[in-house]
Amino acid sequence: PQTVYLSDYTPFGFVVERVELTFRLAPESTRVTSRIRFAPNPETTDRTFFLHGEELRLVSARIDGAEVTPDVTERGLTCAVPDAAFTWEAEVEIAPAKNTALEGLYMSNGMYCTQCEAEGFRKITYYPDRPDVMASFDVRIESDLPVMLSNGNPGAAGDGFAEWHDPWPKPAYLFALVAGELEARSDTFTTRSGTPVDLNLWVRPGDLPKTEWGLEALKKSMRWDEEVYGREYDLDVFNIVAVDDFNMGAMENKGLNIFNSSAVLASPDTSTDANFERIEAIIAHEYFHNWTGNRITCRDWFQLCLKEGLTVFRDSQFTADMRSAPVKRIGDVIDLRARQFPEDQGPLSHPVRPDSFQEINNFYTATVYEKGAEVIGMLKRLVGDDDYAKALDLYFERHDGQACTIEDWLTVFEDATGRDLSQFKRWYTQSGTPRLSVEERYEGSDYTLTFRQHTPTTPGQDEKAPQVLPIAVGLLSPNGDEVVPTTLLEMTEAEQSFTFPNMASRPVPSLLRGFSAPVVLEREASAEQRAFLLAHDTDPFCRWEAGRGLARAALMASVTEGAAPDVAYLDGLRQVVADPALDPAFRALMLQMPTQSELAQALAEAGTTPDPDAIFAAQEALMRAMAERWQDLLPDLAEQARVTQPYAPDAAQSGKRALGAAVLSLQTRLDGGTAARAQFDSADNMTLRLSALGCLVRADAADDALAAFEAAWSHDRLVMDKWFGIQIMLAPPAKAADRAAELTGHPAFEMTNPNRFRAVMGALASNHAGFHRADGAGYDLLAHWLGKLDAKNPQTAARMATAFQTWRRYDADRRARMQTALRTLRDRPGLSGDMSEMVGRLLG
Ligand code: HT7
Ligand code: ZN
Repeated sequence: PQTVYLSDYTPFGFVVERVELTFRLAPESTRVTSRIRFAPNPETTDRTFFLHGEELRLVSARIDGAEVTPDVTERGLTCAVPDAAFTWEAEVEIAPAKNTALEGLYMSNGMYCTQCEAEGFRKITYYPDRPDVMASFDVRIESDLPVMLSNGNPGAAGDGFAEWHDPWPKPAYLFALVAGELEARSDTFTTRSGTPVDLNLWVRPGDLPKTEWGLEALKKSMRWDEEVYGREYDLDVFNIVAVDDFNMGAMENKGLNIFNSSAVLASPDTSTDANFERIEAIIAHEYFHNWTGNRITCRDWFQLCLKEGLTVFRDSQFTADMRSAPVKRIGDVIDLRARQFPEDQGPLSHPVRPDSFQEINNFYTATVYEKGAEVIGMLKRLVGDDDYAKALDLYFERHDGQACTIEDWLTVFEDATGRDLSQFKRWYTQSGTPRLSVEERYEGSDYTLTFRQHTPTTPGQDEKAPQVLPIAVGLLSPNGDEVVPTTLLEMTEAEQSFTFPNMASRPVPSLLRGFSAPVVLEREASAEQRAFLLAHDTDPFCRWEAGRGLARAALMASVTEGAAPDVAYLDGLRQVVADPALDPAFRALMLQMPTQSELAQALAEAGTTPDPDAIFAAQEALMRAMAERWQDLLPDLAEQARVTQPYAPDAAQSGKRALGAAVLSLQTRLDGGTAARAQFDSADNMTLRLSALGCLVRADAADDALAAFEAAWSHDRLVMDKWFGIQIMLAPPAKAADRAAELTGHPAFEMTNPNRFRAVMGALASNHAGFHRADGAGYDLLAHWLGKLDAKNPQTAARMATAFQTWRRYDADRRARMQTALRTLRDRPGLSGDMSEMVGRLLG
């Protein structure tokens, strides 16, 4: 595969004035005719006429009505063209039924649908498939299916055809088409300027009862974007379609969002609270793309974070407003540390804006999305809320209808605020997680914090320069009062001191409040200091972080020294967890242990080779000690977590159920599963049922419950994904790989359905000690199935290979086994470009 470089960017030689497409749909032989008006691009003199096109059979091509014979290769075509504007017409044939890669036009359960981001449109017809070529599209679909949809507003429709007109110029990656036997839940939204918009959520027959939540989430998102960002919707209709076979969560095609059914369909009986929250967030995310992504798009794929980082940031603001802001923030940090930190600190590390790639699909990463969102959050903290709002208004005003770069984005902020952001820009160009250490000094009445920042080298970047770090700090007096409220320190040097004068006594610092920068804070805090913050910190993130730090220290001591569980920590935590004045969702987060993978990383950083079995055992021992020490408290907590009203997936009820699940997990350590089985049998919603099932699986006492669950839900694909996943994810480590292998033989295991494949193989990778079983069974099984999947769906296969990204952390034997598994995968004949790039980077 070829490497593409950001520095090689040149504009396309032509502008596209108009696109007309006609689709005659047939599973094995769909005909696509295109009529495209091209004109010379005044911004360049290069007139090379290259149209992308892959896996197409060119039937005919004409320029201004005259037949032409272009030079066709596997990647596209070139053709001699006139010096002035001209009309290109082509007819191609494609086979959607054979498309298992799920890019371009494909079929899912008899339904036609498309996925064009990033480079799927070139599998539909010949076109300059690059985001800086924007055009309005008119589409005609012909088939005998009852529902035929495309972008924009509906036009003429009749027996066997439907037309769609999208007036907004868009890049090809936002093109979409859906056709099938579909039913819709419909509603209307009136924009704040009074324009009615028809909303439809289209699903397969039978799924209508699962559409109410999605449609409500859409209306909330539309209102929120008007109120918070002043952004209104801009078409007469907004369609959402649920599709069972989909590589990612959802896609923001203009006016026609396509969703993985797992990211939009929900009902209390089949979905958990976490599913409801995720769906609300993804609906919002895709909707928000209408402005940050569609109206203003990316010049090239190196700028992906321009739309993704900003849109993730916007959807997290939305969730914080809809639910609890502190709980959302803590959840985001947990997620960042679990997914982005390992990426940034391993062989796949890349800048938020990468400067080269082979396969762009491999760069839809936690770094681009989540670290990209953190960068926006830092920018907002640095400039303040008012200037952030000013800058965003300017961004929309200046760049509406354009394909932009990170430079454009930062210039908007510079112009709106008068700040120089040249150093800040390093957040986009420098990879790796900065490490921030701190020293305290108290002299006279001056209290000084001295910070040092350092970013370890990452692949391709040996030199690192200091970043701009917004460090939010508060100071507490020894009696627990806040003597300095949250103050933003702006660090720009490698080492920098900040002094707080007139401190009557030595304060206790509360550092990096709200996780104000995505760094590793290397803090030599004593257990007493952490316990003090756990008890008194007014910043919910730092309070949670203090508890997390104590848990991490206790677990690491247990792994490295065989230390008994830290009783002082358990008693301090108890005070917080038992406090009925605190939000149950926050208390549930306090009860969540650091993940085994996080501990492995922490141990590796501390110079100890992590032993996955020892980490698992330490965590189990701590949970058991907690359960035993809190025996008297558990019934009371369970009572506090009981929901008496009818089920609703709102923050208040979800928080209680999350607390209840944590309590049940402790209780299972004491009773072996009696309470969990009772909850499983009596549950009237999926959240309670699944948390009980998880406890039973972990206790290795789930055989009957798993059988009952399967019998009850075998008709529901999304529920069966849960069934497949949970029994592997939470299986006792020695059994996880065998269970996964066995389930690949289950009649309902379909490797071509990404949700099902992830339910099995993703679950195996997330069972830390199970995946890292000493005999390498987990590695071999995953690599074997990734190889098989690669032949059908390279994108999903390559993405899942990231499970190996931490291989260098482990002992020599495990390292060798992982290397062997990866090399075997690499050497498979016919390996895809996606996988070849991924395995190459993983092996280094
Ligand atoms: N922008 C969308 C990304 C996406 C995607 C990318 C590559 C291949 C398949 C894909 N499906 C969706 C989704 C988003 O970030 O909103
Ligand atoms: Zn997105």
